[in-house]
Amino acid sequence: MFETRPNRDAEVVLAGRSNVGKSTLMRELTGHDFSTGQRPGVTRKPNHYDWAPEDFVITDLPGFGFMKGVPEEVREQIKTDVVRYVEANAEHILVGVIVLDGKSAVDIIDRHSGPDEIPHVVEMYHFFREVGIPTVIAVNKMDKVEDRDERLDALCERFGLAPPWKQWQDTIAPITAKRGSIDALNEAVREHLHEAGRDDLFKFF
Ligand SMILES: Nc1nc2c(ncn2[C@@H]2O[C@H](COP(=O)(O)OP(=O)(O)O)[C@@H](O)[C@H]2O)c(=O)[nH]1
Ligand SMILES: [Mg+2]
Repeated sequence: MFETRPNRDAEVVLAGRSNVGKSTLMRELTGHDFSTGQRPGVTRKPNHYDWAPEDFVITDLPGFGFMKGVPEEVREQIKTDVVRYVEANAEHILVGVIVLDGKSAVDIIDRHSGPDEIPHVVEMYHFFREVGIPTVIAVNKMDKVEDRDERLDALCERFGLAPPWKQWQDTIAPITAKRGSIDALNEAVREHLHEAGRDDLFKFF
């Protein structure tokens, strides 16, 4: 899963379970459609979209977590590969974007939380932070969420961020990728790029 990475100095990665809208978001960001003929779990390699002149690449990592018809070992392998990829490229990754389905994320997280169980997506968020990558949680499919503020506050709590969510606008970004409403994500990513001294990459977000 490493051999396809273009050799670029700066990178932004998207990670998340399958079906949360990563490919849709990727299309909004790049103008390129990666989704053709791809069923969840079939894509086990990252999708890269890169710009040589700017030495920049956006990477859509394979979806992890439950996928219909994909065996447990394969899912574990995908998760391990994603972790290895992020570790190996951490020094290039300026921002990590964890994409969630705003409608179902709280329920899924709660279902997988227990005395010795951390939900994959929460684990992934903490892992990104541990390796020093500024991370944005893109809460997608907000068009399907009615109790917006309550839902976003609940999500904050699940990630260990004290509500209200509005004080975490560089971390929590509610979006509707399908309709191209991704301003909150662009703003959050820009803030991290700015902190990294990379205002030159603002044109991509
Ligand atoms: N309602 C709604 N559906 C979305 C949104 N973004 C993506 N989807 C749908 O969610 C499904 C999965 O999207 P996809 O981009 O393939 O997810 P991926 O598996 O994470 O790459 C598709 O049917 C999309 O049309 C959104 O903002 N709102
Ligand atoms: Mg996809």
